[in-house]
Amino acid sequence: MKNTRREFIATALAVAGLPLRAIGDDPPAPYGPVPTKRQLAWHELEFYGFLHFTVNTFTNREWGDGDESPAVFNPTAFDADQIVESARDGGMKGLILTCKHHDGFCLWPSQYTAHSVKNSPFHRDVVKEISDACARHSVRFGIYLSPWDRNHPDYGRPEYLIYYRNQLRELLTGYGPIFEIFFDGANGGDGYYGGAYERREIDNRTYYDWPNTWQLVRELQPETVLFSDAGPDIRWVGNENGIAGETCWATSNREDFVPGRADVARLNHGDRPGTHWVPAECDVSIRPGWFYHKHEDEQVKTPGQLVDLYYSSVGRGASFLLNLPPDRRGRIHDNDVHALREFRRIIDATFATNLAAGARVTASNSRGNGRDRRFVPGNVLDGSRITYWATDDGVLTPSLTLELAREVTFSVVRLREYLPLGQRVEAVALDQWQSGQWVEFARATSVGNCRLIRGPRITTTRVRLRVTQAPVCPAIAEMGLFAEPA
Ligand code: FUL
Repeated sequence: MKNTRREFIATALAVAGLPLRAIGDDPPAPYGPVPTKRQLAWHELEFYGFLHFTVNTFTNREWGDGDESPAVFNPTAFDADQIVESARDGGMKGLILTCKHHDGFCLWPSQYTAHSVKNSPFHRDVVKEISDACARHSVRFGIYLSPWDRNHPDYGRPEYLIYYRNQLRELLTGYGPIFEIFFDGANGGDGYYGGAYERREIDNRTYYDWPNTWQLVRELQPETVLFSDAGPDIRWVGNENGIAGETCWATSNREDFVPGRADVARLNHGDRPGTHWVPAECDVSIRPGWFYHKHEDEQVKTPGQLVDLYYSSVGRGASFLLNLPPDRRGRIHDNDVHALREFRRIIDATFATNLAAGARVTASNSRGNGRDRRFVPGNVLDGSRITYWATDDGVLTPSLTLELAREVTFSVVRLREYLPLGQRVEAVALDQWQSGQWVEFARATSVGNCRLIRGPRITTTRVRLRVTQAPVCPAIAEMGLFAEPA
């Protein structure tokens, strides 16, 4: 009875993102920076979408100049449900809408500018329609509000920050819960042209006064995660190809970074051990451009390419932010819908069955000699992210063996660390049992939220995980075996 209660409390604390030490037991001490509660919730999303939609959709451009007439924005068959259902059917857990891109045109009737949908022939509030459709279909809603604004006359002056924050306030108070805000670092370099083609220079390091903008969001919506080159919650991965570093730490020396001044190599890999938990987000478009262009209809990424991107983002501990640009009708084009749906079918077929289920799990060491059920090897099978296997302090290179219930054929191994205790493992190796002995078949580095090790099909009765490098004892939440459809 007592034990059950302890486990219940431990689970509740873990869900709340609190260290289990609070109940006076002996879990491993956290190592390095650890995620906040809002970051832990974000880690579970893994895959979500971007919607790039503005005047550019109608002018056939990627970056508007800011002097476009609102009259050009006129979708002929706008359908928020079709957009959101396409995303949801593709497995996206959230959608981030470009409420305002660099051209300054607002997809909602902001009271602070005339440059919006309210002066377009369309008139409707796109932000409202998309956020309502997200709520209807249980998809989280997020926003992109470009700091760089080529339309606003005050851009480059301190007054612009008041405008920018007023707009943020409108979006954060009028459209329900916002799961993420994407703060884009782009501003065309240190010198650039506004809508009237006059030169307006800013210094990225000082102009935006980001800490106070972030603080505004914290006050209005404390659960929102904030993305930029410098976090504070989520960092850019350093490219727009959807590819995290083969080694990708969830940690970074955040204070070294400023939004808009990206050290792309460091962003791609993170910093170890790092001063803060700032995991990477991999943004990439399903088409060559971020906005819809008819001439790219035949250049939609194939399902196979999307699957590869899943492995190079989610499979390296980052998240996968895939852009689906609505077309001039205001709908997701059939080609994009089909590619996304087939991608989803492959991912679902792969991960629906964990072939390790029912295995007998043993370890070279388990914390407290296996007396504490919270740390036993078998915990890696439940995939819950709230129980885990840990070893005694000082046991840095243990192994874990799965004796499978029967011979299985797999091609993907999924590992997860128990994130509330920080990113602990630095390298692992995997062995299969072959002709009466262990044979190594893969090596990997960072694990974090998720490491997918994808290789040729292996048929065996036993698989062994070896932690080969770690500064502290590991805390592994999951080890799963899966097979990609043939
Ligand atoms: C970049 C922007 O300049 C692109 O237009 C796009 O919005 C991409 C997601 O971020 O910095």
